[in-house]
Amino acid sequence: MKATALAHPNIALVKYWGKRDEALILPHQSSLSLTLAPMSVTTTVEFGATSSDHVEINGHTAKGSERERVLRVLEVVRAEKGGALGPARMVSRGDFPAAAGLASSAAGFAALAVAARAAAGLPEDAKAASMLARLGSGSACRSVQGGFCEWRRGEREDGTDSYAVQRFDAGHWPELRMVVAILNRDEKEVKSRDGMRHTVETSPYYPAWVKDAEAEVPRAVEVIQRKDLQALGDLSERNAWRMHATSLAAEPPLCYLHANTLGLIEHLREQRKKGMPVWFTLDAGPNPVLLTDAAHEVAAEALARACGAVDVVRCVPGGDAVLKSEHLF
Ligand code: 2P0
Repeated sequence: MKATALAHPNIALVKYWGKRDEALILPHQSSLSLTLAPMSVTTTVEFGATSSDHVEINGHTAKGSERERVLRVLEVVRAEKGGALGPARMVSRGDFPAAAGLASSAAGFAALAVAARAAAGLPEDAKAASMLARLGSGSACRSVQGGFCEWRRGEREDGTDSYAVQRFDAGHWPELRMVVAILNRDEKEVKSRDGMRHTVETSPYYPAWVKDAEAEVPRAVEVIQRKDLQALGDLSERNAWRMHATSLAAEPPLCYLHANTLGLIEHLREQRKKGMPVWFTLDAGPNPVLLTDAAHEVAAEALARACGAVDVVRCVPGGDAVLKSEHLF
């Protein structure tokens, strides 16, 4: 009744931005991401050993919506086993650098989904774990497997066809590098969950975003297949710009970019004109993630620091979420 899993975060190259179902976390469009090592979250789940549910994340007892999201995932597992598992104890720990700039929720819910299913005695099943992780946080469904994962939006109202599938494993393109440039450490003013809802509700550009992003996924798969860094870089940049454009068009506008974000992007473009293979993507925040290859990751870090990055995290393609024999309690 006890199991532990480790999962990595992911960075979207074709972003998820907007839900068609808030409760089931079903997206309006498909998305595609790369799982990132070395950062990870490890989670242990045990059913039936405590008198009430206990949720601990990075040394703190979880409360409010953070606790509710974890309990929701555990509840689905309990229901699948006919409700006979009893209360759960869950302990989770991330090894993210304090300012990694990447949300740990994707890795956290992926690790939780894999550990909870195993603790309940359910078989290892990437599709089922991906759907379970999705109920905690949408992007988490893409962290159950490594390499490049596509979250297919699905069509059904119950969400049973909305999960991530691995298109290429971590070994497909080992020279690829993602360099996270931390320009600003402050917590963002508008969380992704609220920002995407506001964009869906008020941006006149939103339907165009949905149509375009959906069409970009097969193109991304095709350029990843042939390991075309320039084509993937161009695609990642235009997808990031379009996500931010649809948010900027919301009422009131939603601007995640800071002055130094644009400064870095301008400098990156100059370096690219001089022949450096470097592109960027940008999530719902001011910190760009640079896309380059192993031969240029040191130069990409130097570029980020020259533009004011207070921290830089160099990442490589990461593997699948895995079960561990060592538990956190
Ligand atoms: C992504 N983001 O595809 C996009 C790009 C941020 C920008 O997924 O509400 O934490 O829990 O489903 O997954 C961040 O949103 O949101 C996100 P919920 P999530 O990675």
